[in-house]
Amino acid sequence: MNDFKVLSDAISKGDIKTALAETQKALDAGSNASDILDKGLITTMNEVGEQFSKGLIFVPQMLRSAKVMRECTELLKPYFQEGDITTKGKVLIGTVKGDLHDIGKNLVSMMLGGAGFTITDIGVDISPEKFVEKTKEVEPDIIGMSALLSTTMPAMPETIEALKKAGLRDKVKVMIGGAPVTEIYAQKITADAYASDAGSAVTKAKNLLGIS
Ligand code: B1M
Repeated sequence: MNDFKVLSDAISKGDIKTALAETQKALDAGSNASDILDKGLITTMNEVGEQFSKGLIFVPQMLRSAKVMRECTELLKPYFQEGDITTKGKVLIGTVKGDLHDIGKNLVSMMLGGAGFTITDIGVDISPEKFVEKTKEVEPDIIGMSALLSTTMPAMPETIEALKKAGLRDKVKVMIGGAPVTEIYAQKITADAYASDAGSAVTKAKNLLGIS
C-alpha cells in the first residue's frame, strides 16, 4: 500500500493545497523527509511521465504536477540541511541548452546546498557560452549540468568543449546527470562524474573534491 496515496493523487491532479497539507501532515506524523521525497514526490512524477508517454495526459497537466512538486519540495528543504554550514566548495549548476526541466536539478542543488556546498543555480536552457561566462564570474570548483531530454544531451559535450576553448576545463570538475544520462555517456564525453540522483550527487561532489 502507498503511504502517500493522498499526496500522490494531489500531485497527479495538480492540487497544490492538498499536496502541501499532506506533505506537512506526513512531516508532522514523523515521516522521514527522504521517504516523502522518494516515495511520495519522485515516484508520482515518474508515474505522471508514464501517463504522458501513453498519451493519457498532456503537457499542461504535466506542468501543473511539476509546480505542485516544486512547492512540496520547498517544504522539505529545511530537512535536508546537514547542520554543518562550512562551505565544502562552490558548485555552478544549470539545465543545458534547449531543456526546461528543472525539478531534478533543483533537488540536486538543494541536497548539495544542504550538504554544505555553495550553490550558484543559473537556471534552465543554459547555453555553453553562458556556462563559460558564469564559470569565469563564479570560479566554481564543480560545474553541474542536468539534461532530461535525449535531444538536449549533446549540449553537455558542447559545453565541455566550450570550457576547453575558454581555457577553463582544467580549472573545474564537471558533473552531469538527468534521466537519460548514464555513466557510460559521462565517460564518453569526458565529464568527471555522473550521478543518478540527488543523494549520489552529494557523494560524487565530495569525491571530486577529495572531501568526506
Ligand atoms: Co518533460 N519529458 N517534456 N516536462 N517530463 C520527460 C523528461 C519525458 C521522459 C516524459 C516522457 O515522455 N515519458 C520526455 C523526454 C523523452 C526523452 O527525451 N527521453 C519529456 C518530453 C518529451 C517533454 C517535452 C518535449 C514535451 C512536449 O512539449 N511535447 C517538453 C520539452 C520542454 C523542454 O525542456 N524544452 C517537456 C516539458 C515538460 C514540462 C515543462 C511540462 C515539465 C517540466 C517542468 C519543470 O521541470 N519545471 C515536464 C516534466 C515534469 C517531465 C517528467 C514527467 C518529470 C521530470 C521530473 O521532474 N522528474 C518527465 C518524465 C520522467 O522523468 N519520468 C518528462 C522528477 C525528478 C526528481 O527527476 O529530473 O530525473 P529527474 O532528476 C533526478 C535525476 O535524474 C538526477 O537527480 C534528480 C533527483 O534525484 N539528476 C541529476 C538530474 N539532474 C542531475 C544533475 C546532476 C546529478 C543528478 O549533476 C549535476
